[in-house]
Amino acid sequence: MLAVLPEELRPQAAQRLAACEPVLRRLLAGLYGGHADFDAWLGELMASLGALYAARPAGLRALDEQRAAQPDWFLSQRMLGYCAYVQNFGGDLNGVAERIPYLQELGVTYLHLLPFLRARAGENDGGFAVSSFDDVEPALGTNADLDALTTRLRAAGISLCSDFILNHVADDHAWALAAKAGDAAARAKFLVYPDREMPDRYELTLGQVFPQVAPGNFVPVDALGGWVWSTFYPYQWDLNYANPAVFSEMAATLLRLANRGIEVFRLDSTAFLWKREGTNSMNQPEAHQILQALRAIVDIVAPGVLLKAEAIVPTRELPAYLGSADARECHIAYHSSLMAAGWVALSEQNTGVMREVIRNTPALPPAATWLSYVRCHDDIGWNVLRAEAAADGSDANARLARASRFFAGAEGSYASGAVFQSTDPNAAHGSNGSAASLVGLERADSDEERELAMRRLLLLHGVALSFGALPVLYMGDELAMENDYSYLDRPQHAMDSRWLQRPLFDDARWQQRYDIDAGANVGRMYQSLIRLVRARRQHDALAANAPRTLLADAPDSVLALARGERLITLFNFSGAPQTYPLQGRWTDCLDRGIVDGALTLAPYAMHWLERG
Ligand code: OTU
Repeated sequence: MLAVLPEELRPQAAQRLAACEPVLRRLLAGLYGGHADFDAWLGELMASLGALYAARPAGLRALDEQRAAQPDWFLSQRMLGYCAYVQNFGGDLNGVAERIPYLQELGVTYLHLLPFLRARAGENDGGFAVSSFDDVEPALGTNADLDALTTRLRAAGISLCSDFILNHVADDHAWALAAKAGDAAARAKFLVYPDREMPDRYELTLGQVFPQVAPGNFVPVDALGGWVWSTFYPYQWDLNYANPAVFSEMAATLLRLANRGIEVFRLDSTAFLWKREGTNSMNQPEAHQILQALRAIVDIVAPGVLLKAEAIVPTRELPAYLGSADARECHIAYHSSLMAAGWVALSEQNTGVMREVIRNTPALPPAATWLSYVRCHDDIGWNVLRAEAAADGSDANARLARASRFFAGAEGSYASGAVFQSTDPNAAHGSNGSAASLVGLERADSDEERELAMRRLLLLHGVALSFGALPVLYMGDELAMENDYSYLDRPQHAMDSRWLQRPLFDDARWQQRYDIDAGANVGRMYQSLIRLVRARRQHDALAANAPRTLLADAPDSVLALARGERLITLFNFSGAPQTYPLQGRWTDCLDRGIVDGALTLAPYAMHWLERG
């Protein structure tokens, strides 16, 4: 790798190589060492890393140095994320750039734009079926627009996060087209089976992500004369990571995007990268080795870049995605269990599942953290909570199915939402709906109901902001935007209720964000959220990895967490007042009120209390 670098870059690169190359070689030898041409392949990979290192723009290299010197830079309580679809938030990339002042007003330092690279023509799962990783989707702009946006965001102190959909490509990606045209090397990048024998064997233990709209995990493709592994929609073909060429080409693809100024990669569907017969082909050790190898590559070539794991898996499987002090993996991982458990707590008015999730959440290696969130573009997946839902002896399926019905508006609920991918009301899969609609704002028809709904939503935001994580707001939630039913009129979306929570940014609401008259949901939501964000910034104790202790002395419906010695956060998930046995004198960080001794929390109230 050093040989291809200009003289002045060599010392720095040599240093990084010394630190990370042995790790990388060991991981790759473990994964691909059995291939006859392994040494030649590795040599080519290292040369390509050298070329990408040399091509890294000076500004980004400076950022690399800064961050390498302070690797925990993203753990600060000043970090705040925002996630949006480009087309919904700004129309196109230039429109997103126009909204930078708004993001700054919110205090955002990290912007996750959902897929904006060239997507499959026609249906494309909201851009999650990529046909070219090297081009911006024409409807959203050009590569030059992307370069301009990353530059403007960086100047505004906002890191751009892009999806890196590494598990699969669209069936019109160049590799898929070549495979269909008979190119053997391209065909080897996918998992193709001549008949049903292997697919049937795998299916015995595989799960299903979209059981209704995309049942099964294999799709017949005439041009290939066989069945292709396709975990998600049939037009999303899983890549064959047992083939070293897939790994090296995807690694180079990621670095080319990093060199355009993308600072964070959301590694989509990481759990599925390696298949193994007799298992659900999720969370396999090799999937972790692949991620660790990618991390070593990033640490060598672009150490300012962060990797974020999107693995929607049970809590016990999550920590592995953040690696350990001596086996670094991703920097950030979605805490989908914590997110889903917050919704269960609302539906049950009980924090049992949440507490169990927190008990199952271990301390993390340095410079790694969780991503906390209230909602995202996907469904709230209930199955990740099976262990926690059963911990008290409950029937997990029945319990989670009840939550699922609750958010679809049954079970005496205030929610407006939809069940995702399940026709059986007694099975748990996922739930859809915007945060505001799920907490009852859509159906509320009195000031009192609106007030309670608003508190429920703030409660969930409060947990995400104070838990100790990188919190990410989902576009529209800050303005209490409700469900968007227009997807039902679009044939290509009608069967996928995740579109319920993928609305266009509502400019009229945005104009009302300072209007806090009674009954005005938007202004109250926005101003309350801003107040939480500001309070968070003021307390180091709320930084991502500052200590956290679950307090056991709260009533069942109250979540009580201590953050260090001087801060306590209390969340009442019940519609009735609850008393917490507080001792001593505390100041409320949110309204500066003084609390002395036991505290009665109003329905769905939250307090962040500072000692003294
Ligand atoms: C991810 O999600 C994306 O976030 C989805 O929007 C995509 O449809 C999908 O990958 C395919 O690219 O299982 O861990 O249950 O949680 O599809 C990865 C719905 C995933 C999502 C699931 C998901």
